[in-house]
Amino acid sequence: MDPTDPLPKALGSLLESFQAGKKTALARAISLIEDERPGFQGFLHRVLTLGPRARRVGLTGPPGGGKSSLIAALAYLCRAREEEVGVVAVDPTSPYSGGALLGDRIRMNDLATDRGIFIRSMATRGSLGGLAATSKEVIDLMDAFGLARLLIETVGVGQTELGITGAVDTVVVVLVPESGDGIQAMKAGLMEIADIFVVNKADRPGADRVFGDLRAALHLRAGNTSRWAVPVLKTVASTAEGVPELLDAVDQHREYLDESGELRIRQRGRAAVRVREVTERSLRGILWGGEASDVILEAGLDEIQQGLATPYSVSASILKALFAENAT
Ligand SMILES: Nc1nc2c(ncn2[C@@H]2O[C@H](COP(=O)(O)OP(=O)(O)OP(=O)(O)O)[C@@H](O)[C@H]2O)c(=O)[nH]1
Ligand SMILES: [Mg+2]
Repeated sequence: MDPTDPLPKALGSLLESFQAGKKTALARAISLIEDERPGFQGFLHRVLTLGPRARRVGLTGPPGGGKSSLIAALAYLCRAREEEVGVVAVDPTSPYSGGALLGDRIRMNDLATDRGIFIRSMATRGSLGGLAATSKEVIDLMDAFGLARLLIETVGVGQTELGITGAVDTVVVVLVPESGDGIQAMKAGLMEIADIFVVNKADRPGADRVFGDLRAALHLRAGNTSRWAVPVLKTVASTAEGVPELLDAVDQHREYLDESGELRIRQRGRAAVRVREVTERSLRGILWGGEASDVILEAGLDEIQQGLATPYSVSASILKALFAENAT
């Protein structure tokens, strides 16, 4: 439980390879974290000592909008600048975009052979927030590995993609010309999370309308106190048209975050969320890991059926036993 406890032996050598910058070690470390194997907290504790360094960019928006294509185009540009790039594609479990994984694989295939790029896709496993349960740890791990640019894709419409704000510095919301997208964005709360809007598939009819709608909506909101004016950009991911401008906007946003002090505020906020998550996960482990809780629960179920107890009284008994057990 204590993250400073000695690492299991196999993890010691993994740590060494990881710190030596071996990509195979990064891949193995990610699996370690995803499977939550023994010692994974200790491993993270040892590698996360440098704090966040990477430029973290999240792309989100409705299925099929071109997020993967944009990430591929952005990754090429970053590679041209000799930046090392990490890509995390969070695959939805939603049946509507069952083809996404295959599509991503094909589009990202030629990227995958570039040694300066590390790609990982993860399943959401039905978790809320559009991010897989351990994806924040995986992003932290890539950061710690020294990848300077992290591009994270999450799919969602409505509230499901809001989790991305808890993992990145800059949120890019990708919309397409298909009717109503601008309006959808406003309804779905995307206006609140977007640092940058992109109207992708600008080669299709209707792009100017969505572009105009978004600009108008953002203008109406302009009364807010932020000094960052959310830009709206047009792109054609398939030809990389507008992608250099997108990367510029991302970098400008990062500069704004830095200079305004907002970056530190966001990073602190993220850290607070992570501490709570880790603590709650540990507590859950303590709560249901021992036998006592289950024994009281089982006994309580009969009493509930007989009208002798309620879920509340059984829960209170479980907590009482837990605290008594850990009081010393
Ligand atoms: N015409 C046109 N097609 C595009 C553009 N960008 C992407 N596409 C196509 O749109 C489809 C979806 O692109 P993806 O990059 O997979 O979109 P995505 O948002 O990652 O999709 P999901 O991961 O399934 O949500 C693919 O067939 C792309 O080739 C564009 O700018 N113009
Ligand atoms: Mg995709």
